[in-house]
Amino acid sequence: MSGLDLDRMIAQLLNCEILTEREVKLLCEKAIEILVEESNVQTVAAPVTICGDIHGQFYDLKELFKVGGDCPKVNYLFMGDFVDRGFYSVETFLLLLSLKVRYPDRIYLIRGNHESRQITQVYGFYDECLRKYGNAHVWRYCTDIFDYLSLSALIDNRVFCCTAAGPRPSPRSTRSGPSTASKRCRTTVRCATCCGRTRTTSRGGG
Ligand SMILES: [Mn+2]
Repeated sequence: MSGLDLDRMIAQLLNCEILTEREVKLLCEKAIEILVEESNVQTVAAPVTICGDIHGQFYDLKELFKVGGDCPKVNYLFMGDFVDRGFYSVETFLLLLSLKVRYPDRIYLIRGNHESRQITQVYGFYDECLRKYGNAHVWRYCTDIFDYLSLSALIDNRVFCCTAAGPRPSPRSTRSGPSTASKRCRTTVRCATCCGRTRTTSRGGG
């Protein structure tokens, strides 16, 4: 797969070791090929385990896989806010993205309000990328990926899922009218991590 050793990359990330800048670039290029084919309302089949904000808390993500089962044995839908606040946004997002590229039909990633160039410059992801790579290239690759993430999911044509605080319209799109995201998600509630919880919900059966 274009020189990408995804299994080795996933194993490395599971050890909380970052990828090289070049590996991140190649991974993101491959991810775009997959994500561009997905819909803003992505169709997902049950059973699937739905997870809330990880926010760079890598070891919570590992615990989540330990409790819920590993991907691809278990299907996952992650409801955004992968980055910011925690110390391991790089490892968290790259692990989830590697799993997405390796098992595209087993894991779905939806965009949260922290998957944004503006928010990540305030809440930690940008600074973390500078600290770990010495430049902003990886931040740029990842924030470019954010633009390709689905905004919502529809499970078995019955359960509609979107983040309560979806990506905000940028100043530019505000001038030209509300974005599609703000039309879909008008309500604004505090994210799970603000309350110190990570939501994990299992949905079984057909
Ligand atoms: Mn959040």
